[in-house]
Amino acid sequence: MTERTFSIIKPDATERNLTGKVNAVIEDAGLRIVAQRRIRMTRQQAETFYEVHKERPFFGELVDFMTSGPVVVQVLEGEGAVAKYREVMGATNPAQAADGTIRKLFAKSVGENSVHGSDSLENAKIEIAQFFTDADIVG
Ligand code: FUP
Repeated sequence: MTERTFSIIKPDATERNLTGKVNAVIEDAGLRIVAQRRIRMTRQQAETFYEVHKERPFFGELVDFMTSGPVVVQVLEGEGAVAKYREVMGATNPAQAADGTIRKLFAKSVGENSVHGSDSLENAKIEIAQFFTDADIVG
């Protein structure tokens, strides 16, 4: 089934000018970037986005990091896009990420791990709607 998933290229990657390299891995995997915008996230946006993690000990650091520099928010489209992008991203901890994955190639640590991708179709819809309207997405 053709799906859409939500992606963020995080500040550690934009800081090292890796946007194009990350996008190349995404496109080589057969996913299409159907919406994309470079933004500086506000604290409010980051806190809303990571609401599910708000009781976790790393929440403060996570919000600090996500607002520390530019990010690129994206909508990716393709066959089974949610699971496929999780595969392309690799494990949360880059030390455990498989060869050829974005996190294996580029991530610095479990916190500064270069990309976000939705973990379910349901969350993908919620996350996409936080940053894009239907008119922003051109499939
Ligand atoms: P993932 O879905 O792979 O991005 O991972 P999680 O949803 O478990 O975590 C979301 C973000 O929280 C990670 F990308 C980075 C941050 N995090 C930490 O900083 N420390 C941790 O121990 C776990 C997650």
